[in-house]
Amino acid sequence: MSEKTFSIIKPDGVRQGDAGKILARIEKAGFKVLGLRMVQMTKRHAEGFYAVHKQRSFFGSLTDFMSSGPCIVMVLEKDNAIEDLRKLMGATDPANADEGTLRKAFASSVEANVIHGSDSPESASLEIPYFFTTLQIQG
Ligand code: FUP
Repeated sequence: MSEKTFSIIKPDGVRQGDAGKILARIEKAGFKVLGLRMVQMTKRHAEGFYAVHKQRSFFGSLTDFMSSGPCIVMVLEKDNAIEDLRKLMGATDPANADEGTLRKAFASSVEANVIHGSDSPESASLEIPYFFTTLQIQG
């Protein structure tokens, strides 16, 4: 069944000049882009986005990193989009990511791991409206 997910090409991906390559891989994997824009999050915006990790030791560093430069935020659609994007991304730590995944190809550390993808329908339904209004999503 067709499903929507939310994704971010993180500041490292944009800084490295890999955003186009990452997007090409996403499109080649069959995802339809329903919404896309570049945004630089404030520290507070990043803290809101990662609020579930507020108690974790890496929260301060992660939110500094996520607000350190522009990101590309996207709404993507395909059958089984949430699980399929997570597979394409690979493990959170690129050292553990399988060959053929985006994190294996482009990420440099567990923090600078180039891409975010919603981990459940509940997360997608919170994350999409955090960045996109209904009018900014095609279809
Ligand atoms: P993922 O869903 O794969 O993005 O991973 P998590 O939701 O577990 O973690 C969210 C983000 O926190 C990761 F993308 C990177 C960051 N993180 C760290 O910086 N250090 C850690 O030890 C774990 C996660």
